[in-house]
Amino acid sequence: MKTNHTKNQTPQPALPSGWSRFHNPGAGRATLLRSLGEQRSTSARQELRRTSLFAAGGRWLALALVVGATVAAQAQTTAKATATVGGGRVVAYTVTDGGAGYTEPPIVTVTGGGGSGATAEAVLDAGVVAAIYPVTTGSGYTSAPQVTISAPVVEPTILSLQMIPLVTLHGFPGDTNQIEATTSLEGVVVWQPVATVVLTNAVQEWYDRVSPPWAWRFYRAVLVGAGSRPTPGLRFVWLPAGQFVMGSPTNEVGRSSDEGPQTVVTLTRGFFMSRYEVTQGEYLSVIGSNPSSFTGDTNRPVEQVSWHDATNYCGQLTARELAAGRLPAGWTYRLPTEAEFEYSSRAGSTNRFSYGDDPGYTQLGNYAWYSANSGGTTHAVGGKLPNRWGLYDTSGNVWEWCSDWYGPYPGGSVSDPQGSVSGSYRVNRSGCWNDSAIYCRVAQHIWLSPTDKYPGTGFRVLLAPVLP
Ligand SMILES: [Ca+2]
Repeated sequence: MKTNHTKNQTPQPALPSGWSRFHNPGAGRATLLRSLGEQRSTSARQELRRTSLFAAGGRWLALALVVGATVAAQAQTTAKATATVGGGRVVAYTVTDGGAGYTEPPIVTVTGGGGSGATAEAVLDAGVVAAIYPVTTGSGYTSAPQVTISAPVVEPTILSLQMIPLVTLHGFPGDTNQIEATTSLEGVVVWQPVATVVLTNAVQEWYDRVSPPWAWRFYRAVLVGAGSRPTPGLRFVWLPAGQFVMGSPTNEVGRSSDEGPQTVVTLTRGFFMSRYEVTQGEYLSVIGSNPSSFTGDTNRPVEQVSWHDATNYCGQLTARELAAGRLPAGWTYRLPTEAEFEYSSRAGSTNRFSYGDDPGYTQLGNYAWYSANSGGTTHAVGGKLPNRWGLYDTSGNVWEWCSDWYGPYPGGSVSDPQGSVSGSYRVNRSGCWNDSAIYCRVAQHIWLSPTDKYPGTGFRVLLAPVLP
């Protein structure tokens, strides 16, 4: 193992098995460590809700080892769920008991019901199964199959390193983390509390301003108290942080030239996404009026709303829910960014549509109201099959406003993009009842003036921590 010795430097601490240490001549006195190893947690006692390990030295020798780890045990109780069948497919899951103590999403198995092929994934929130969404709907189901939730696969612990004693905390507003430090990971490790941090955002940094120079420290952050979580109910689905490729390849059939360059987008924060477009009834209850062209059923999506109307709805809804005590401080309803919309709409698909490429458009009518099947009108939300993540009408029915100014994609890799910093037009997504099939592709986007109002333009909301 190569080490670096300079005047006054204390010996570097031993690294856990599987780690490596690199010398970086270009960094002068600094030794540069990169993340390199994995450790598998083998003991159930070493599972906890959420704990991270960090290590750092002082001054310019400061190096931080960031370890995504889980320690300390919490009793695990098994979650329970039921399945809903529609058209022979398993289209939705209802969590009847979220269980507790999960550190990794459990495995969901679907059996019986006369059909086959249905698979699903569980999403956790603070150790509880918050939602289960279909990955494949299967076919041939004549009754609701049994949903079995079994023990999770323990994920590897990822070690990564930083040059400064900076701890990045992930969680939810109101979460209380205790930062603890030690000088060695060898033998019996004694962790000393050094700070308590209450998160005000989903991602927050903590810097050790009293870290002794030249010394090494390892840090961990232990979640000791969970803040209040919103409970938006079944009309929302929790989508975890993730990565996807935004836009379409140049050879995609029906593509518009402004759907590129394809950009790798990382969304660093999860969010609750509405399963449905905002209905006329919801709009009426918040705003007190219904501007829609197609009336007669308040479960139809609201339309004839401008971008300003949509953002005003989000603000009014947030204020109402905060005042009623139904929304914890630090959370807000807002329009999705364009990236959040495409992430939600794709639901893991890299194809033209969330369910596949569908070159002959033989399946689109199962998922979307568009020109070929709408009869020239909107339809009540949720009338077609959802995508794999349980979201309805992300293609078709009404176009949906996004928060972004319309502009070119950056290309390369970006995190949490917010769109162009300025512009004249706002982004619309999804296609509508009056559009041909190619406008229902998940990469399709159009632009409208923020004051425009049309019978084909509505929106949906998401619920997330207030952005830093
Ligand atoms: Ca739509």
